[in-house]
Amino acid sequence: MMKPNATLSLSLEGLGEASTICALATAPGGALGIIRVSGSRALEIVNQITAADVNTFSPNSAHFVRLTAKNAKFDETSNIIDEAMITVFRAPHSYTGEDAVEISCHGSRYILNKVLELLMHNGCRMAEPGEFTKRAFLNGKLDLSQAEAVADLIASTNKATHQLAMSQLRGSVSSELTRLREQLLKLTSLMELELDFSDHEDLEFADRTELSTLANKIDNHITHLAHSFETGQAIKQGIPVAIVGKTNVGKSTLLNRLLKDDRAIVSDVHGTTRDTIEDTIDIQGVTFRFIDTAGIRQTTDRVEKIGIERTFSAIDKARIILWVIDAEPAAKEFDDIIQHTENKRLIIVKNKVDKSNFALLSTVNFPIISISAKQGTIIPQLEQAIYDAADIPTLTDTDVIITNARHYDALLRARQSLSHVLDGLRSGLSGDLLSEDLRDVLSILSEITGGQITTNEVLGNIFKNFCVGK
Ligand SMILES: Nc1nc2c(ncn2[C@@H]2O[C@H](COP(=O)(O)OP(=O)(O)O)[C@@H](O)[C@H]2O)c(=O)[nH]1
Ligand SMILES: [Mg+2]
Repeated sequence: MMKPNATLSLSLEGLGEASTICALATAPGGALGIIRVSGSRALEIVNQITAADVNTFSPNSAHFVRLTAKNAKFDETSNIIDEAMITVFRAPHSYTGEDAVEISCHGSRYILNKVLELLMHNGCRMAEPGEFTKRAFLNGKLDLSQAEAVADLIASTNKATHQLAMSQLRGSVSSELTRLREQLLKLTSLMELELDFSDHEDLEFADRTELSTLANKIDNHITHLAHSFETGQAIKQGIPVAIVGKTNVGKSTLLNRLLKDDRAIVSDVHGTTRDTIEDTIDIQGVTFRFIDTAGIRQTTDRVEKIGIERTFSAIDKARIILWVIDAEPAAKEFDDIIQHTENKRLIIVKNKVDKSNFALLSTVNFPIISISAKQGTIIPQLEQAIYDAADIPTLTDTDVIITNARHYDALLRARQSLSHVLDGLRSGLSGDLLSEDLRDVLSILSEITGGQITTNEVLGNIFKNFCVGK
């Protein structure tokens, strides 16, 4: 059931934000356009522009109505603006938790503007970006991490970003934080127990090993979550894959083949690619960002040298490296690349197998895929190897991925405060001082879901990036 964020509903009234709002919820240009209205006067105001009495409409089901300008109830034939479908939602059973109406009109810019104009004429205010979702948060329909997931869900472009947003919307981040909170509260109560006993001179300090064990466990949990942000970012922005190797091994040909587009210049002239070229493709619903680089070789050409430096910085930024070779690799080149592969996945791509299928002499511990970039053979196997190397976790209840920079920042700060607790436990700091740091950890973590004190400034920052109508 609905549990209003009480401290905040006060500020909602206080700021005069309790007015009834309206906005177009769909992008212009479609066959239909949906106008959303929310607030205590939603039905009353919409009723001013409908021929039928919307107060009699059963909630949560669509009703056919004529939208009209003035005096609709008396003169039904004149001033008809559109024939529309209206859905009425009654508080608290609506997205915002308030009385709300959705008007589905024809998508004409004239009609939509006219309806908005009439709604405002009758007492609605134009909604601010994200205001519907903000109200949903303030009325306890969603916590803050779920509200943010709404924006991510609307922005999602593929299976992976959709899955992340959907799981967050369904409360994965929230329940992970509930688990952390429970552990922290347990730690707090153990510490308070210690405080109680410390009054008794004849009793020794409670065993601090248990406290340390629990604090370390919490620290690991927070660290694990914070680390997942890297994966979350990679999924949101495209997993960077650097295509590297000597000149003329077919890197640019491979890029073009993967992109199914002639993006990079292919030539048998050594050192053709001098700058990095980037583009993205989706493999099995995950976006990968491929970076074609200048071939690695000794050169006196100044521009090419800069290109080669960029190759190594592309390797540093990549999560996956495709090392393309077209003959027995020079040990030197391998050594150069291998130095940059810590925490990265390397795939060796044997290209030009249409010409010769040479054997690799040294046995290396990396996947080797043989392809002909020119003829396009075995590219699906390479795509599969790239997808596997990305190591995208399947999202389960136990595996939460942090995608939001605000959450990440809070996790880092929580870990910082927790480190004071850990230090204090080691150095034998008194329980009441430790409790203070623990309270910090709890309050920082609660920022993520917006539990306790969420300032209007924080809310403003979150919702300003939403669209109007969301
Ligand atoms: N036979 C054959 N030639 C290829 C293959 N891939 C690329 N090439 C040729 O190798 C030359 C260099 O290719 P390019 O993609 O520019 O190599 P890069 O310098 O590594 O970017 C070009 O003439 C390509 O047509 C392949 O799979 N088979
Ligand atoms: Mg090239």
